[in-house]
Amino acid sequence: MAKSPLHMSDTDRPDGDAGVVVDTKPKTQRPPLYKVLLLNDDYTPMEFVVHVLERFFGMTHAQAFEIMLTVHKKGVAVVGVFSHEIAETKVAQVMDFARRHQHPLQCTMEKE
Ligand code: TYC
Repeated sequence: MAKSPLHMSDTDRPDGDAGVVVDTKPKTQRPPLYKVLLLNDDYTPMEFVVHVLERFFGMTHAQAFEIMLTVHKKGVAVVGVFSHEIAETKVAQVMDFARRHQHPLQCTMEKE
């Protein structure tokens, strides 16, 4: 069945060209991502930090121990990258858990 002019695509116009639309690259919008950072301090027990990383960031014990040691030695480490809402939730969960256990552990987020 012949196509009506209203249904012709850019490539089968009678003038043989693609009209005004030369090329369209779909622009996929991605939401900004946020790094969640854990900060070192002198008082929070190492085992508590390892537990936090296992509990709230789904790390294995070995992964958690390694990241905890990185924070202990370097002062800070990225423990995950998330959407704004998830990062906010993780920070709040860690801060609340630390506060309830009376540890001064600090967790923050920053735009990637
Ligand atoms: N520096 C702490 C200690 O020696 C351990 C520690 C590690 C604390 C990581 C916080 O985010 C932290 N007990």
